[in-house]
Amino acid sequence: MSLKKTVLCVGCTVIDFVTINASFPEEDSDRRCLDGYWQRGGNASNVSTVLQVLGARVEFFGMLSRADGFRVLLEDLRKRDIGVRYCPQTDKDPPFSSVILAQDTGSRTIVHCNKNYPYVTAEDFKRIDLSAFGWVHFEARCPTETIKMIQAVVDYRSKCGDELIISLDFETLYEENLNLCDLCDYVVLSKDLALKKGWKAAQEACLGLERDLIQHRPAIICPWGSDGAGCLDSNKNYRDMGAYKANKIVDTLGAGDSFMAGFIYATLYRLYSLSDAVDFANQVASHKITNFGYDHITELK
Ligand SMILES: *[C@@H]1O[C@H](CO)[C@@H](O)[C@H](O)[C@H]1NC(C)=O
Ligand SMILES: *[C@@H]1O[C@H](CO)[C@@H](O)[C@H](O)[C@H]1NC(C)=O
Ligand SMILES: CC(=O)N[C@H]1CO[C@H](CO)[C@@H](O)[C@@H]1O
Repeated sequence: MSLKKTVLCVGCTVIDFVTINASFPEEDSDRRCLDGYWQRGGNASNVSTVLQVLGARVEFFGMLSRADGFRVLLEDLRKRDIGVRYCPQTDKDPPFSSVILAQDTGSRTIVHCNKNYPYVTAEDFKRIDLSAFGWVHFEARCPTETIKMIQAVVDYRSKCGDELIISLDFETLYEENLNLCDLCDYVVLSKDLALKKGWKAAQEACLGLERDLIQHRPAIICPWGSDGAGCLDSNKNYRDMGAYKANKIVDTLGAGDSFMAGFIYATLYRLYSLSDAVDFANQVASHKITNFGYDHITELK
């Protein structure tokens, strides 16, 4: 029973170089920053971290690099007890992101450098023993491979009758990734992507995505920044869940990933209903931004 609570997070892990500054630098200038650090990033990688901080058991599945620079990431995963035993490896240099945080405006400017780093394939995914897991979480990317991975989970589930929940983090490329949603139990649609579709509120976004689906299976969740989040269950009941007000805003990087992890944790470990799990996710996201990194989220346990 307890074994089945392990979460498998499928996606990317990258290096983030973060510099913190009072204001955004002028182009073509040469300046010093107030502070800076580098750390493990990537959406699924961050979701793994927050899940682990909340007390969940987690396994990460993504492409690892044999490059020297990647060792700190491996070390961090190991230290945090996030399993990587099914991950394939490449000799290619890992992807990285350069992040500039400007303190006066609170803006976060991110440049991703990916250099055609390979993504995990459905072939790699076949090596995973799914019987160890209670939940599989995917990033919506590389749809031709990801749909095969999700289908493999669906097939496993119907063959073995195991309870195995599937969630999707849907943040980019709406048309390309849309058909991944039909196979999932939970889809978290980002506000950014909803806005790109012209949807102006969480409810409009949930209903809009639901209308575009063919089988109408998943529950749809849409976080809407300081307004909290909306959720639409599979019987098409919609609810708005208000935000928690953060007592201070220190670092908003990874707030979306914290929301995602909070939702998974509340559903799998606390057996909360959809709206209660979304409420808990709001709480985790608003607590996340009161400090740097994720370790302070343990205070919510
Ligand atoms: C960072 O902030 C410091 C202190 O306000 C300022 O002197 C410096 O020019 C800033 N650097 C950048 C890169 O914006
Ligand atoms: C992942 O978390 C790190 C650490 O907080 C953060 O710098 C980064 O921006 C996050 N990445 C994503 C994609 O959310
Ligand atoms: C692939 C993907 O979903 N990437 C997202 C990771 O998280 C950042 C910040 O929330 C998004 O901007 C990306 O689109």
